[in-house]
Amino acid sequence: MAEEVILLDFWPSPFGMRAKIALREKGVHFDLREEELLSNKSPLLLQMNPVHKKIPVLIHNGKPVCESHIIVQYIDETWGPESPLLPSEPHERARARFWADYVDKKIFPAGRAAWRSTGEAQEAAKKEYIEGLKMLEGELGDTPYFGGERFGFLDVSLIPFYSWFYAVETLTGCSFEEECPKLVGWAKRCMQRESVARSLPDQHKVYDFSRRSGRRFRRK
Ligand SMILES: N[C@@H](CCC(=O)N[C@@H](CS)C(=O)NCC(=O)O)C(=O)O
Repeated sequence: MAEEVILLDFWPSPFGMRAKIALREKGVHFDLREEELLSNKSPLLLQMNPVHKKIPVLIHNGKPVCESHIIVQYIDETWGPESPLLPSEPHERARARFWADYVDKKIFPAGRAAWRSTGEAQEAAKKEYIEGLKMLEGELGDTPYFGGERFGFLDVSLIPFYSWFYAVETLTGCSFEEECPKLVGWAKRCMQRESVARSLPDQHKVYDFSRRSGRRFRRK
């Protein structure tokens, strides 16, 4: 029986990008369904993620999996064992999960605050975002990927935020190339992978989206 794999998504979402990258890394064919998240969530989304009502949701043969890191782990456990995303060694695996959690707790909120706010709040958010990225740059060290020689779980977790760099730089007035050149080098390396290049939207399109949708927050 053919497998049915559906991904409920919203194109600028870094969380949705994680799921798309992982599916493409594993060569899984999937039906990508774009949600009208801001105005009209679909009955399927509400049915499949009744708790959070958020994308991404992976629906595999009718069964939902929610929360992007859980989705990426599910994909890793379900398909392509010959190209794992999570390391097999338990401590390395714990480390990858720790830093992926750091991305959600530190990078995402600081980045969002940076493009949604103005004035002092924006300055503080920008500082926090850059600090967080520098911390991750230290973790990367001199290896090509966070997974060492291999592209892995933490790379999948963080790389979607690269599509937001231009928006954050333009709206806050900073340069990530100057602040964390090694991390930008890593991002460019990741962009050479087909899975990543196909899953990240154009940075200018993200900037337009952030300007339009951030306006209502910046007015407050
Ligand atoms: N922790 C979740 C976050 C997902 C999330 O925040 N999704 C946003 C889009 S970026 C969403 O669906 N928002 C709809 C809403 O808040 O109603 C994950 O990792 O999947």
